[in-house]
Amino acid sequence: MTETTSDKNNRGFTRRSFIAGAATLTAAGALSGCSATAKGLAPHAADSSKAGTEEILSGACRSQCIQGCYLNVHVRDGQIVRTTAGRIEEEPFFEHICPKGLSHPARVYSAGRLQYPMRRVGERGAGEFERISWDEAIKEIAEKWKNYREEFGPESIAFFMGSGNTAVLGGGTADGSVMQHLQTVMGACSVLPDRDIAFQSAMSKMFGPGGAFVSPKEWSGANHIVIWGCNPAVSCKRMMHLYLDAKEAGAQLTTIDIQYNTNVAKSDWYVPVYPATDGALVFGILSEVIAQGWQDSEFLRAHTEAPFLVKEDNTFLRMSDLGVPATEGPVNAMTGKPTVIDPEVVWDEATRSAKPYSEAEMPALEGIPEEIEGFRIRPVWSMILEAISAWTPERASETCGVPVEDIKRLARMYGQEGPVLTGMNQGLNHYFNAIYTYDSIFTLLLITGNIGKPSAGVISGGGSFGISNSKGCINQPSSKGEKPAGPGRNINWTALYGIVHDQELLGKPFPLKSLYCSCTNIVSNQTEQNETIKSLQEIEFLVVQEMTMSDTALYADILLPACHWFECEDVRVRSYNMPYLLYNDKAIEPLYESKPDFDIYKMIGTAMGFGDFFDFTEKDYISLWLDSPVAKKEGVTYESLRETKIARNHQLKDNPLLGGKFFFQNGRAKFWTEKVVPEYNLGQKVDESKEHLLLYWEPAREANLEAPIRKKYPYSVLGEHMRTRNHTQWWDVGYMKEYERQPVARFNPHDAKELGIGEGDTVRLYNDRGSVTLLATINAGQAPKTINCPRSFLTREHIDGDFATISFNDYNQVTRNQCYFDQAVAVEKL
Ligand SMILES: Nc1nc2c(c(=O)[nH]1)N[C@H]1C(S)=C(S)[C@@H](COP(=O)(O)OP(=O)(O)OC[C@H]3O[C@@H](n4cnc5c(=O)[nH]c(N)nc54)[C@H](O)[C@@H]3O)O[C@H]1N2
Ligand SMILES: Nc1nc2c(c(=O)[nH]1)N[C@H]1C(S)=C(S)[C@@H](COP(=O)(O)OP(=O)(O)OC[C@H]3O[C@@H](n4cnc5c(=O)[nH]c(N)nc54)[C@H](O)[C@@H]3O)O[C@H]1N2
Ligand SMILES: [Mo]
Repeated sequence: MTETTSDKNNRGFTRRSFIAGAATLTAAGALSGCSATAKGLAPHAADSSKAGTEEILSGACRSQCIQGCYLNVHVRDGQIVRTTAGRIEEEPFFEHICPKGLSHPARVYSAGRLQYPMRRVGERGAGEFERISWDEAIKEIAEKWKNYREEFGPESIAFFMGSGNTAVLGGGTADGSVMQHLQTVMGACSVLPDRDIAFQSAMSKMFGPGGAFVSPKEWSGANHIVIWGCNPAVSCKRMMHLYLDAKEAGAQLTTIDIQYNTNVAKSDWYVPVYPATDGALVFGILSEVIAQGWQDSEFLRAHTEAPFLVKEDNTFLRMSDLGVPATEGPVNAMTGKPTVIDPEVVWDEATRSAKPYSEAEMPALEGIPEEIEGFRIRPVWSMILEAISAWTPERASETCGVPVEDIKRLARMYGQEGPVLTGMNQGLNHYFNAIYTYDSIFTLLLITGNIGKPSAGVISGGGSFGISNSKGCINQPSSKGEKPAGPGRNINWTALYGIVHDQELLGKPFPLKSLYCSCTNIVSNQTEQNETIKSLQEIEFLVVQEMTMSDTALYADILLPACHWFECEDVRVRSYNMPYLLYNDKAIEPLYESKPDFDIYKMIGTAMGFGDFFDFTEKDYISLWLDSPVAKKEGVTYESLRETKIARNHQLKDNPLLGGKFFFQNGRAKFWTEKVVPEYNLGQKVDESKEHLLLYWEPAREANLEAPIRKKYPYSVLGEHMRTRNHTQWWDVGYMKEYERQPVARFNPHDAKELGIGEGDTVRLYNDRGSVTLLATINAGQAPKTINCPRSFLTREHIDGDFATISFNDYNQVTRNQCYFDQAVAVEKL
């Protein structure tokens, strides 16, 4: 059966989504550059011989939802008509598609798409633009940037590389992307998003630099699986069935969360905890573990630094202290310098003498002399015991709200009923005390030996492709052999406004003039929106490269329309829990005047006078990116990837820490930091007493029920991630709103009663930083004094204000981590 173009326009793409999209836009006023018409949607280069037949191309779903599904993109007569899950024969459990993946056709043909380059004509943020040509847009950017570079140097321009597209050619995220290459060639600064940091920091401090996650293949062997402060039912949908499979295979499923949600409903046991008090809960569990003697002493002696001895200057007692000179070891691949071999000393119980850890028969945890050869020492293990001794299950219970018997039950579970797998993600990360929470949970895993053994350890999904360290073209010389400038300084998010406003940092001039954002919507996604907006209002020149009219796009001086993922070739390289590289075919021609990001980065680089650094095709760049030991071992090349579409990294281990071998030179997990090195320097004072022993706890700043600020602002607010969006992406897919229609604030029934609020009432949440007006909904699963606002709506979708205005911008003293859930508000019924 053949069909005409007009038939297809009526039916091929969803007319309903246009209507829904148009309704949204009407409410917000018309947005320039994204008209809700089908203009420009006529099939491109329709091949009459293929009329009516469906072609299936390969698609990589690649917003940063940490899943990254492999999709089939079905194309008929030059239009994308549907998407389905792609086949992964080797491991079918990685096959998946969620409502977001299924709704791509509506994204491709959405009314919110940017259609052509634009120049701002109204106030910043007003969204008033005029249409310009690509030539004009690129010329204006190059002229402005050349002038800034001449007058103020290359660091007068900063890039924000977002997580909107986790692919190598078009992506922002710095995994050797073309955008990162452009930044490096220009010597421009990079603004760090500073999010999801504490989890990774704690892992690398304690386990060493390497991926430590346990693959789903091992899950069925666990006796217990704990979902601790993460939300797989919503945020890790592809993994949820794996949790349930493991449960069916006999694992007990426990959820520790501040609210009753889907994960809880599927669990055998729910442990509700007060916000950001999980660290205190761990102290309570550990105090019971120690009281019962359930610590895994054998594991602690053999696989951790618990038996090490700390001198008065906070460094370890080493053999050189005892007169055995250090020697040179093999060259460190990372630093290029020889390693120094100067083993740490332990007390050997077998010989009752000080020995290098590697030679001791039985490294002692207790009964160690207070002084060894004139050095006063404190064993790490005794300091851990001392920290725990300040707590009892009773004290922990008062702090975290978990009944004493449940704390004891958790102690038995970790201490006696292993192997335990602990599932974590970013829920605990979003508080001011996040780093201490993760440190203490990892300490629990180490003390009870629930890591580095079969079916024990941390799960956060599976592995990743594992070559994201590939540098691609980064630092490659140009075709003429010139060296790139190298990257400019990193700017911590929290420092950005100060730099823009004062034009200095730590008392030294920092003339930052221009910001270039691609693949990110910083207005909605970074903390303290009103400060973000001030930065965007005060910066001299803002360039935004986008697919849709996001909140950030509204502030751009020059707005560059990027095409949808399926309109250009790319490779998904950032993978988290998907150990496959995914090749993305170009399924259709770019719509309107949109261009692939790859082309835009190249156009800008060339206009800036760096054409010789951009003398490559897509194939060249992907090939260079694949020039890594892992890809070579797997035999993956550009050609093979185009053929197979997906490629697994078989070098990844299912349980990377198996055998208790951690990613440090001595192979042992750490509890003690000899030298405290903050991750950022904004002149902050550091209280080192909190940081040496990685077992410390303090409450969150505002989410703490006892915080003085709670007298003025009695409720804390979290914003869980939404089912139907990935961050702010998919905002323009009208029919997703059938599920999550508009911003809501979820209240506990008691709180609602106290506030006189009923279902559907309009409420305003506010604090000193901002305010948001939305609809109230009442849910018995919601924790008292904690409001939940599923987040990701654009400003124009709120009744008034914006959810993102109420958070604060400060970081913990050593960790550069944004705190999205650590915010208190007062509530007003309107
Ligand atoms: N659909 C969808 N999926 C996504 C995303 C999305 O926007 N939409 N975003 C992706 C990204 S980049 C990320 S980082 C991940 C985030 O993935 P998750 O960390 O799994 O997601 P969150 O929605 O932040 O869920 C946090 C969970 O922690 C709980 N929680 C909050 N505070 C506490 C606390 O103090 N203690 C305990 N024990 N629990 C607490 C919340 O109630 C919630 O259940 O999701 C990814 N996947
Ligand atoms: N309140 C609160 N804020 C949060 C969080 C929270 O839990 N609560 N979570 C935080 C976390 S964990 C994360 S990871 C961040 C995510 O923050 P962002 O990385 O800013 O996330 P997105 O909303 O996905 O924004 C991506 C933008 O890129 C655009 N885009 C998509 N594909 C392309 C492309 O191919 N090319 C170009 N040029 N643009 C493209 C999209 O249209 C979208 O506007 O948000 C953080 N913000
Ligand atoms: Mo994230």
